[in-house]
Amino acid sequence: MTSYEGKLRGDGIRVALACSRFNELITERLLAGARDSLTRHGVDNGSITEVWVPGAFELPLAAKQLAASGEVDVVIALGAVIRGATGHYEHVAGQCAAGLQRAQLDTGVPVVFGVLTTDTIDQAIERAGTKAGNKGFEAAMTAIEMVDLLRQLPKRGEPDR
Ligand code: INI
Repeated sequence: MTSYEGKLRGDGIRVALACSRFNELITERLLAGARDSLTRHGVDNGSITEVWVPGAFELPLAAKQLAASGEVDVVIALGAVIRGATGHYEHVAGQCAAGLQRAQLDTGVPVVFGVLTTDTIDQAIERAGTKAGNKGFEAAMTAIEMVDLLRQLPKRGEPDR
C-alpha cells in the first residue's frame, strides 16, 4: 500500500494571503492568526505576500491571479461573510466558495478557504481568535499541508513511487 499525507513543514514555501477588508475587525484577526501560524511552522517572513480586496466576492479573482502567477505555492483566502449583515449572504458566500474552488482547480495551485460564513457577528468573533480558535491559523496549516502533499503526489507522466 502507498500512503501520502502532507507534513506541516513550511520552510521553502511561498505563500500569498488574500484578505477581504469587509468586516475588517474580524478579518484582520484572521490575517494575524494566519501569519502567526505560517511563521510558527517555518515559513520565512520574506516568502509571504499580503493582498487586500474589498470583500469576499472579490477574493476568487485575486486568488486566481496570484495562483497563476508562478510566484507562490499556495494562496490563503481570508474573509468574513456574516448573514445578519446582508441580504445577499448566500450569493456572496456561495460565489466566494465556488470561485475559490475553481481557482485552485483551474491553476493546480492550492487555494485555501479561510472565509468565515456565520449567522452572527458573535459567531465570527468566536472563530477569529477567541473561544472557537482562529480560522486563519487553521487555514495556514491547511495551506502548508497541501503544498507538502502535492509535492509528494505523483505527477502526470511520473511513475508511482
Ligand atoms: N463582503 C464580505 O466579505 N462579507 C460580507 O458579509 C458582505 N456583506 O455583508 O454583504 C460582503 N459584501 C461585499 C461583497 O463581498 C463585495 O465586495 C461587493 O458586493 C462588491 O462586489
